[in-house]
Amino acid sequence: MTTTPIQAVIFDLDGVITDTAEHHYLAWKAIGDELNLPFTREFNENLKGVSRLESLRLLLSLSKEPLHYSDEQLHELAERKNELYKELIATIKPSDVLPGIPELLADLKQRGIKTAIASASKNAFSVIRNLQMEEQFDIIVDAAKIKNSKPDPEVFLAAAQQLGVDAQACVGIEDAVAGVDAILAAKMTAVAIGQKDHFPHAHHVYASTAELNVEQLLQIHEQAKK
Ligand code: B16
Ligand code: MG
Repeated sequence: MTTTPIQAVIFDLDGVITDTAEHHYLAWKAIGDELNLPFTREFNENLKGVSRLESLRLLLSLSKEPLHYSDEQLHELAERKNELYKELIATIKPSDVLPGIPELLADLKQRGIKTAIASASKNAFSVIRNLQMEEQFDIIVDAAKIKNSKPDPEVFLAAAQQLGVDAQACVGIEDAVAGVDAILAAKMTAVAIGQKDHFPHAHHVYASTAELNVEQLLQIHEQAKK
């Protein structure tokens, strides 16, 4: 039997490398409370992997009355959420990396498999810096240069291109439905972190990053390419 080697593993950041999904939630919750919107953790699932302005649109869609904000007001609200978010992520430290990630990265490096970060977040570099993980990824895609946000495959395809690998030889790891859809649209193997029933289309779902391991990723990739 021939094996299909993995050339690169491309990671989402928020919710996969560290739990910034919680920081995003808290910042949006503050804006939602201010506007008297019934924003819940459950609804917040829809915002994962989604760009800042699109997240704001989703939040405002919770209003019972039609809201009429100018583009300037929308940008001001998004900017305010971002300031709150930046305050929260300033406290991130190396021990905030999610379980299993350091071991996975070390094993990938040893096997010569490349790694990248494909995040929708314009704060990705700050988060990686606070985690002191700048040296641990071959590349970090600059979200500011990406035109189409997840579920569009652009950020994952940009990662593969910058690494110089074939998209079909990549595994993407995500905690968001929009992110899994982006990985699949890039024709990569899609691994999700979270609840199984949230990700019916992923090639594999792990409940936690602690379960990630290279041997199994190789098998999942092999199966996906059949
Ligand atoms: P920012 P990921 C995404 O990051 C988050 O999941 C999402 O909640 C956030 O709105 C988006 O980044 C934009 O982030 O406002 O910091 O530019 O999951 O793709 O790593
Ligand atoms: Mg995420």
